[in-house]
Amino acid sequence: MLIAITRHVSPAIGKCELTHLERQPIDLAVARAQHRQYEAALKSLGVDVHPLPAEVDLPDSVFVEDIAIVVDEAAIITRPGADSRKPETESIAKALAPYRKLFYIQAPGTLDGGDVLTVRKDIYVGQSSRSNQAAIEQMGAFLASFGYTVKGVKVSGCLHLKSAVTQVAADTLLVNPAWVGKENFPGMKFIDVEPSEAYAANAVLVGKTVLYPSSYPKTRLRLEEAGIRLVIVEASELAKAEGAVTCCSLIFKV
Ligand code: CIR
Repeated sequence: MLIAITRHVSPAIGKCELTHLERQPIDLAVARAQHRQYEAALKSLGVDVHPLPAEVDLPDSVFVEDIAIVVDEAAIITRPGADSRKPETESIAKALAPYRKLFYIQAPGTLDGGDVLTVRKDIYVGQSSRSNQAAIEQMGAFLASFGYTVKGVKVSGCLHLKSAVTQVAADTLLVNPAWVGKENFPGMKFIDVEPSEAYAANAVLVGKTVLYPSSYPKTRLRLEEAGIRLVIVEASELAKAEGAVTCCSLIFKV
């Protein structure tokens, strides 16, 4: 069975971190409605959703993906690259402790889960403004005994590695080649985003189905033409906080 840990949208979301986007007003009611729809979509795929209460003082705390990396054998609690996000770790560690042995990224390491793409036993980590070499080395040391290899990957132009590339089928990655090089992922097939839809590479693979935002119709068509089964969600309001669909859950097997 799959569990998803989520967290309700903070009333402080308007004060979120922004790196590549201009600040725009975020409608809390719309963001919450879209987030509920996202949770419902996960439930429709058989995922057991465990929502945590909103964190009033932590604007970005809905983006739980950044706070942990969960593999079958263990979980790593990150040390987020943005200082405003470091206090998000305590409650996520508590939520994961019943399910996994926990490892912790230590200073000077910084890591956001949005930079971590796991494909079977290969773990790719974006070398971004949020995640550094020290964290990549710590991850490698934690996970080597479970048979994982951890590799740093250069990204540019976007916040996280998973802004640029995510997995959409066992052997296929959805990629924006302007932000990450395909040569980093040997042995994989690729579907490119439509160049006019730069943010379209972020999708959540659940079993054989992909949860995908409604905002990228041209890339959506490419996915459908490749025979990928999609469940479409509205994610436009949290996109103003530079968050995408992977960011809003930590999904793992139990
Ligand atoms: C941040 O800058 O940290 C948030 N405003 C957005 C985080 C999005 N998370 C993700 O892509 N995994």
